[in-house]
Amino acid sequence: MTLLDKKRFVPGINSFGKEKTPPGQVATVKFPVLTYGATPEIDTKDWSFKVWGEVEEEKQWTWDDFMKLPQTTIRADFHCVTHWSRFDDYWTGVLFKDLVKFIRIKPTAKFVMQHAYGGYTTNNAIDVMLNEDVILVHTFNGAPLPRAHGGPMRVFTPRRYAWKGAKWVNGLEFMTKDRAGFWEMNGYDTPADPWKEERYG
Ligand SMILES: Nc1nc2c(c(=O)[nH]1)N[C@H]1C(S)=C(S)[C@@H](COP(=O)(O)O)O[C@H]1N2
Ligand SMILES: [Mo]
Repeated sequence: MTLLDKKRFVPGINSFGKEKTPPGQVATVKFPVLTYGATPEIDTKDWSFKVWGEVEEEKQWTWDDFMKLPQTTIRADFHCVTHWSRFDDYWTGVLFKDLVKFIRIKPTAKFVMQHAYGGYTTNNAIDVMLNEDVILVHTFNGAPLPRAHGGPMRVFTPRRYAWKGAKWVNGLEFMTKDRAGFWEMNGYDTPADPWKEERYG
């Protein structure tokens, strides 16, 4: 990853053909931190990542193992439900669609719960997770993801409001039936599509 695009507010259409700015959103160059509760401090040597639930076998990765998975950099926009959006940042890590090639998911798996250090959870349909740009991120604009923003590893779902990606992620639970995550239990929407303004459920 080289060129960092200093020109933000790029007008027009995003990478999946939608108007870049969803309704009710305002562009910012700031990157506010939105965390409920304390910020966990996880060293990469202690970090581990698990998958369980509707899988043929549970699996666990260390940091070093995870870094050996296929790595991708995407350029994408970040939309917070509190009405701000950041445009054209570079996010590097492992795409969910690549990660699942290393997991034997049962056909009964229809939903995915993200789990994080500190206890945060958020739920998505597996089809949403399989969007080509859903990514487990460790590097932001070419530098290690800051701890306040979820370092060493977070999930980013560019086609959904930002609460749909767990900071400090440490596992994915594959589920037959949907279950509400942290904000979803507290009145936030489940699909959470910013272009449909699905803010509160
Ligand atoms: N573990 C964890 N992940 C989280 C949250 C949180 O409180 N804890 N907040 C969510 C919300 S509501 C938003 S808007 C984004 C904010 O990401 P940022 O702090 O990097 O802007 O992270 C999401 N992921
Ligand atoms: Mo949020």
